[in-house]
Amino acid sequence: MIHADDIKLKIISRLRAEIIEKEFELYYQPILNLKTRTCIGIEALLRWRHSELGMLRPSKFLLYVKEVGVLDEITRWVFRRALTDYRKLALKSLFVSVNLSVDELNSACVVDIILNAQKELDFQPGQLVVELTEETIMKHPKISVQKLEQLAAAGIQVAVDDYGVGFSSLSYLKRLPVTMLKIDRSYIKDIEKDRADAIIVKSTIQLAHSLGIKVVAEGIETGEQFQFLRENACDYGQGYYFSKPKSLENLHLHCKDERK
Ligand code: G
Ligand code: MN
Repeated sequence: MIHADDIKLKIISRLRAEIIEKEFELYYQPILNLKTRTCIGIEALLRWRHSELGMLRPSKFLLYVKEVGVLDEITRWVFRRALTDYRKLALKSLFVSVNLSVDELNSACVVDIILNAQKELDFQPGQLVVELTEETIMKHPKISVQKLEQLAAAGIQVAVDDYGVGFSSLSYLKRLPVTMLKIDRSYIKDIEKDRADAIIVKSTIQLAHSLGIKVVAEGIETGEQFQFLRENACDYGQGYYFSKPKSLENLHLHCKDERK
């Protein structure tokens, strides 16, 4: 077994621009309109195919990125790659959704990086979504609001990610230019069995809709969960039931049930 310190060293020593260019990848998971069951967007998920450690998820390495000094480098790489890939798909009606970590949002150049990528790649406004957790937004609420307003003014949509695991106060949402709320998969997991989860999800959908915000259910894994959400007016959904995250080459946007 490799020691935790060894893993950290193997991660930190390879966090350099040329390695990012070579070993970082984006996977994509389709987001569907639950009513029509058609794909309406894709979420870009960062993966690192590390030459020694294998495939790494962001939670394994993002915590070191700031101290190594490649934070902005990674944000730039992710947005440029996501927008370039999106162009290759040539599906103008879809949106592409990109995650921003707390450190990324709090970097002084984050807005410039995103707007520059959008400009350089000649990207149409309205088709780019930026996802942030409540925790990320609430670390420095005032600055977050300013930055999100700058993005929204450029036609970029803002989505609240993993909704429900943080402080879950919808009151701040009305002060933010949020267009989408993504309900965390921990609420979806037992939605047909757990009465409390069902009530929370249903009332979140109603409240979001009354604020003019669309709702995305994360982590849909069964047909029963899909039906429940559809019947309760949840707008969109994503999860293994429709499709696992895939590389651009393997992405199938017709999104059929993979278990069949
Ligand atoms: O925090 P965020 O919601 O962006 O995290 C997305 C992560 O959730 C991805 O790493 C993806 O692989 C994972 N994921 C996507 N769909 C499902 C699902 O249906 N079930 C589970 N357990 N994980 C999922
Ligand atoms: Mn996300």
